[in-house]
Amino acid sequence: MIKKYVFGTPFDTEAMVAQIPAESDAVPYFCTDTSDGLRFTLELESSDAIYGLGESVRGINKRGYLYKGFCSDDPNQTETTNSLYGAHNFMVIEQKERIFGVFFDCPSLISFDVAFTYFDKLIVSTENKNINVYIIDGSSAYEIIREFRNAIGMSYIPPMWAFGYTQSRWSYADRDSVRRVVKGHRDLNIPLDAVYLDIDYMERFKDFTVDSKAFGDLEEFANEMKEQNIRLVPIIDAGVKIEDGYDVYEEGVENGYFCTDKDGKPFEACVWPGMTHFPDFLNPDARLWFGKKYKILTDMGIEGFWNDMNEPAIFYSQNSVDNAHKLVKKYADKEELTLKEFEELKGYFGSRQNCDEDYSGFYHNTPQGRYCHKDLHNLYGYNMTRSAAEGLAATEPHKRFLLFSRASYIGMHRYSGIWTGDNHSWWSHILAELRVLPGLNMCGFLYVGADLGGFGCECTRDLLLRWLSLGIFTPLMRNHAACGTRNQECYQFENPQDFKHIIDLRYRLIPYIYSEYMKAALNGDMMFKPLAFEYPEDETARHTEDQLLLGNEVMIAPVYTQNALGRYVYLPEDMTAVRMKEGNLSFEDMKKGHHFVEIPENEVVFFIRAGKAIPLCKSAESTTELNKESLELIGSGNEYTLYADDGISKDYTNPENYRKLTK
Ligand code: MIG
Repeated sequence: MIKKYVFGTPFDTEAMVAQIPAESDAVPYFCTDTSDGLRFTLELESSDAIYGLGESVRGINKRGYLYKGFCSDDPNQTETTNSLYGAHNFMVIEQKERIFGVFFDCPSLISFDVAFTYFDKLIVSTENKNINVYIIDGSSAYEIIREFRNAIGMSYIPPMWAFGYTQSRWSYADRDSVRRVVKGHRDLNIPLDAVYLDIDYMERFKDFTVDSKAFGDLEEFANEMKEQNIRLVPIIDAGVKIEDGYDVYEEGVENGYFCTDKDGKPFEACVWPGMTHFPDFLNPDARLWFGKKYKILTDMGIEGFWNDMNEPAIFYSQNSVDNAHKLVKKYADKEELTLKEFEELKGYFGSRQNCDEDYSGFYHNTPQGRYCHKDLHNLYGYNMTRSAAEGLAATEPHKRFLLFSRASYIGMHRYSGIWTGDNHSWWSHILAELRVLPGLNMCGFLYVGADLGGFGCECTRDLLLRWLSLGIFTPLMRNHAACGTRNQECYQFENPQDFKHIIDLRYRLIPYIYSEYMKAALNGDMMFKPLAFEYPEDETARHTEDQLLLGNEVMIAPVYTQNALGRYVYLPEDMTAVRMKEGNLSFEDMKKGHHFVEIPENEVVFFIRAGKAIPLCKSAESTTELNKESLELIGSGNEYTLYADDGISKDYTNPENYRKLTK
């Protein structure tokens, strides 16, 4: 049962697709204080658990920290980071006497003090007094999540090829660099389905342009790649370069499609292209206009995109430049600076990126009125990506495109996936990826993945092997690295066959991973589940935060520490351990309980639950060449219901997509 409680006159975020009537009584369970912003307090017992909050740091159970729902461009994803790129304000709260879900539909900053200030309280607060709150009662976490997911609408479904292994780097500078990457994989028979083009493929970072010196005729090159079953996936940034003669800029200005400053002039800020304007994605006309621009690239044979810098990220605004100038002038004639004056200068220059002042200094022209960006901040990346999805659907309604975004809000899950942004080549970020998956799924984000091998810093061979051993299970499987870091394509390391074997296992699992993805999308279920949800009576399972269930059959328990011989694994029931060693599979039945499982870094072990079976196909160099018809079942069970379709069109509800496989 989902109930809606309205505070003030909220902006309709369109996170929900269900029409839910407003209740007239108070929000249950919470104590509500409306005197100074909004504040919701819930008393907690020490055994209560809180799940959700999508893209956030720390545990699967979110207790013991302060999180902020505010889309943030912050490459320092550490334990103490309060907000990441997405704002996903949905939680499931499991208390002794009840379990319920709560969604705070708040488009601006919201904070979640989850037993942080007080051990026995959850305190949710906003400055914004105009929000909707939804309470979902049910008998289990799954039931509540299904009800919530139904209300927010079906998750995005990518094309089948987007389940292949993909390689990225900031940036592959030209055609030859991309060719080398493809050859590097093909020469060693390491499967690969796509290569990403980062910002340098553009002409001076202008959206929907191609640097023809480096990439020639992109259509020709895209075709050359497709002959090798490789797709090119270009990046699109939010800011549009201010440059006379650049059509996107000129059309945007002419039609009033850009966000405006307080005086109604297009807001100016610096990002990669230099000074830019931000398309006003909350204006439906502007949204469709920008979205249709993707056709420029799809006409060249492009079938996928990643949307970046859409929090939006701002290096500095014209306003900051003006103020900086004033400040410099103020001190220019002084012989010496006092420490305080020096700190003022340093503080000013150092605090311009993504600053509050800038987010308060521009406006959106929406059908619901003119709004300050700060009040709708969390909706910007969501609507940029919605723009792309709507534009692509307008030109090719029956075709699936790969699309994922950096910033997001619940609602965007209907249009695309996400990647979790700028992580690091740190061992702790393998575990961070594992832990973020269930929360993302709860909030509707199924097509998800982290930069495998880590974005920032230097990746090592052992780190990449271990990270890929988790990455083979995530729908988005992309190796990506920042400029200036060491090359981290698999073929750059010693004994690349070890990488090949791990990625081959991914391709063998694709029929299963795709089938479980589609079931989760179509039924509003999670693909990655905490053990706590499946075995709520088992105290050990409830406290296991470094293993996950994948679909209904599999449990994963990757190694996430350096120099490990293997790891301790908790089996909440009898399971079959599946071991991949040098490309060969072996099986071992194991009993419920704790085990130390040896897992050398070039091997992968995962588990199949008792009485269950999963399909495997043979590996291939790309999803196009995968023979998904000849499947073998592994595990102690005798049957599996497979979902399969053409992977391109959108006929998801055809009953013929389901097939019972038996041994
Ligand atoms: O300011 O396009 O998260 O994946 O490689 C950095 C360059 C901009 C941030 C993205 C990252 C991408 C990078 N971008």
